[in-house]
Amino acid sequence: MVKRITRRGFFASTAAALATSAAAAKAYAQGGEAETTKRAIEKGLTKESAEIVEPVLPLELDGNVYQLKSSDDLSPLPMNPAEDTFPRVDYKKSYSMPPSTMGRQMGQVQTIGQPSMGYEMDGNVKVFTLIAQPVETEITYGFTKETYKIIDESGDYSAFKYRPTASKKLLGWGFNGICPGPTLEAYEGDRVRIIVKNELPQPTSIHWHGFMIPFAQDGATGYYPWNAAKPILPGQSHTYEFTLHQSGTLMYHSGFNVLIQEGMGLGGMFIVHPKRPENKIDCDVAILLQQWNFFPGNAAPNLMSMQAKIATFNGKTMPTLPMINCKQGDRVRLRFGNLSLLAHPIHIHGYDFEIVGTTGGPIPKSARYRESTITIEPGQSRDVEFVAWNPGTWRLHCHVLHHTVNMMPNAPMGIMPPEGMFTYVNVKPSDPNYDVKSLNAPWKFEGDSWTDIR
Ligand SMILES: [Cu+2]
Repeated sequence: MVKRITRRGFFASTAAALATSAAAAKAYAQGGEAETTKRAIEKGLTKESAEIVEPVLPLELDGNVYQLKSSDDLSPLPMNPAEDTFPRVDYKKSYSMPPSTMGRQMGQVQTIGQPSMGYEMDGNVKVFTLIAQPVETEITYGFTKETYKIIDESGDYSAFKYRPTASKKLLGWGFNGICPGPTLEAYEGDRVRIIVKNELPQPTSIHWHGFMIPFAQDGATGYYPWNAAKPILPGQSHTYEFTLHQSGTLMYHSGFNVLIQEGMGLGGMFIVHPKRPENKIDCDVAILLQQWNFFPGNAAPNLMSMQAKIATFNGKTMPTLPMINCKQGDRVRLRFGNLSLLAHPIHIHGYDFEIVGTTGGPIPKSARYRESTITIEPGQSRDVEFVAWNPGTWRLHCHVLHHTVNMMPNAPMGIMPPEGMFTYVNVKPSDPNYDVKSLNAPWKFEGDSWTDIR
C-alpha cells in the first residue's frame, strides 16, 4: 500500500538551511533505525535528537489497516480506498522542472517563504510561465528536542520544554514546483503574456482575480456554453495575454473545478505597481492566506471537509516560514491576499498601520484609517503600510487564534507554540548598541501622542 513520491519540491530541496533538518527528519522517518540515526547525525543533528522515536500508529480505514510511521513518511491515502480514483498524482509520471525565470528577483516584492519569479521580454511584452503540476512540499518541518524549547531551562515548566513533532507534508497542486504559486509582478500599463502548461491530471485554467481584462481572458472555464473559453486539458498549454490598466494587489487562481483545485492550492498573487508610486517602499511583502484540511497523517488535502484545520501564510507556518526583516525607519508595505474560505483578521504588535490598498488599487487618502488589525475576507486583498520606527521582533498573525496553532496534536500540557498564520516583523534598531530587550524605550516623546512619531 505504501507508495512514495520521490520528486520533492524543487525549491524545498534547495532551501539549504531549513532543508537540513527536514532531510534529517525524513531520513530518520524512513525506517532502519540505526542507519537513519547515523544519517541524521551526518545531517547535523546530535545523536540524542536523532533518537526521538515517533509513534507507530495503526490507522484503520474501511477495513484496511495502514501502518503509519510518521506523517513525514506517509503516502497520500485516498479518501475512500475502495472507490476513490481521484487522480491527485501519477506516481509514474515525471513533471517539468520549473522555468528558468523561477528564482529571479526582478521586482521589489518578497513573498516570504517562497522563491521569486521573473519574466522574459518578447518585444514590449512581459512573458511569464506557469506550469500547473502536483507539488510536494512541507507546510511545517518537524521539530527535534534540540531545536524547540517552550520555556527556558531555568523556568518552572522545564519538564515540558521539548516539543518533538512530525513535519506536516503537503501533496498539493501548485505552479513551477511550489505551492502556492509564485508571485507575479508587473507595472500598470504593461502588456503581459502568461503561458500556462497543464501537467495536472485534470483540466484546469487560470482566473485573473480582480483584473479588468477582456472576457475571453478571464479564465473562468467549463460547464456552460456562455463561458468564453475551454479549460486547458492535461498535457496542453494555453496563453493568456492582456494589458494591465490598473494597479493593486491582485491574485490568480484556478478557474475550473475551483473548489477542488483551489483546495489543492492552485493560486498565487499578482502584484501590479502603479505607474507613479506614492511612496518609496523599503520592504514590500506579499502574504497569501490559505487553509487546508487533512485526514490524520495524510499529505493530500481532504477536499470534502469544510473544517479547515491548518492555516498558512504562503503555504507555510512557523517555524518554517521565515520572518520579515527590515530596519528601523524603513517604510514597510504588507500585502495580504485571501484564497481561503474564511476571513482572517491579521494583527501586528508594536504598531498600527494605515490601510492603503485593496484589490481595486490605492485607497483615496481621505478614506484611509489606522488599525492594528485588518480583516481580509475570502477573495479580498488588503495593503497596509507603516514606518518601522519601533525596533523589536514583533508578532504578525491572524487573530482567530485557532489559525495560529493549527492542530497541535503533540502540544505538551496544552502549551501551544505558534504555527499557522503567524510570523514576525523583525525591526532592527538603527543604533547597534540598543538592546531591544531593555526596559528603556528607544524613543522620546516630543509631542503628546504616537501620532507625532509615526
Ligand atoms: Cu485566520
